[in-house]
Amino acid sequence: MSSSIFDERKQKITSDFEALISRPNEQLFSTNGVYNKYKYPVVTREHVPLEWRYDFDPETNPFFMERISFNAAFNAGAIKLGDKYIVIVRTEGVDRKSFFAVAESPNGIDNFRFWPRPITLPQVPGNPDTNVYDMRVTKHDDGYIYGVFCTERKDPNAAPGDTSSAVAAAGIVRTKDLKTWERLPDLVSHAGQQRNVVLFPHFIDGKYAFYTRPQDGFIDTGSGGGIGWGLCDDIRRAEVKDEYIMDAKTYHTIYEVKNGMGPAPIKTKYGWLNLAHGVRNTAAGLRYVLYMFMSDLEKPWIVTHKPAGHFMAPYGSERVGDVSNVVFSNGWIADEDGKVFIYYASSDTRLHVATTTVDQLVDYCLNTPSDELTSSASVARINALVDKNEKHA
Ligand code: M1P
Repeated sequence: MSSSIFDERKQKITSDFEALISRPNEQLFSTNGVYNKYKYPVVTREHVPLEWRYDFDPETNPFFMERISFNAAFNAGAIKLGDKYIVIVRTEGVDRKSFFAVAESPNGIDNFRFWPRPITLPQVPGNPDTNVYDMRVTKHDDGYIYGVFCTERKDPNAAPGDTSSAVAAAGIVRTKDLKTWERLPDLVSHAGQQRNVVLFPHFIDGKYAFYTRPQDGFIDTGSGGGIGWGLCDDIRRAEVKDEYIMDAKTYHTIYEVKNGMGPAPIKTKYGWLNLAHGVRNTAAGLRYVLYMFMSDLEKPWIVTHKPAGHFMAPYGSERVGDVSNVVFSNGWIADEDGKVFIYYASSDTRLHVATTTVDQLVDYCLNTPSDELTSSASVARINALVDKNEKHA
């Protein structure tokens, strides 16, 4: 009896899994003309390999039950290696622990399949991570591929009975093949906790450069916040002594409460393309959206162009999930032909792709009006466009 349950369930689950992995994605029409979204998410908790979830021994698992279950697969770093589009996915078990797992696709938009095992992350001696997430991947001038991620640990100064207070810091690993990882000491900074830290791909005056996001508390940025920029002499003992806030949180914008850098920036002849997330508060809770800005080619910490408002927001089914009303991105891939794959997650639940080109993103950054911070300025901006269009009527 139980053996037939085992066989039937195993067969159905295996064939459903293969159908999901090999399902072609479908590009959706773009009304904004800036990027195209796709019909299906590219990685979900259903993409987690069956070997991580089920015991395949009928003796010990006669009902072919899941033994280890997964809650979400979302915020992913991204890189192209050879002809493979690779995402390093924040994979979260039902035990709430996130870890990193590599999935690859032949075309960047579908057929993402996880590698056989998750990444075994080396630990900082004497200071193990409780939870890790949101790896940003940077191919650096020094020849290594770096992963910078948030490492979360219980606050050692939490009051007795406080089982929630935590401390966020930037963990650093490096690799050459995404298989063997070397753990380096966590980034030392002097402006509070850190999340959303990203390594810049080039040396600046012979130093490593980080985008940072100083914050007073684990959730609240408090008097900190904004996207920071800091230099460090030695990545093997990374320390940022001074952080310059290059993009501050600002009243009545989509990054009023906090913001943070997304993936490492993309270089263009006009400047660096930067993708970031902004957070504002609403009666229904926090709303996370993506925005873009361009920074100076020689001085990447100087913002030169910044379109008003969000570049991407959670719409439709993207609005609902474990943490609703969130889009978040920490990975994109720019192909040599100028095509760009933006990997974004919705509502801390699943990973999507949007495709565009460097030319479109440059056009968006250079030609979208900036936020002049008042309603009347917004109306003036619309009237200027209508005036222009009347000449072409
Ligand atoms: O839940 C939304 C996001 O919250 C955090 O981002 P931030 O530090 O900017 O608030 C991160 O935990 C991120 O993983 C998460 O998607």
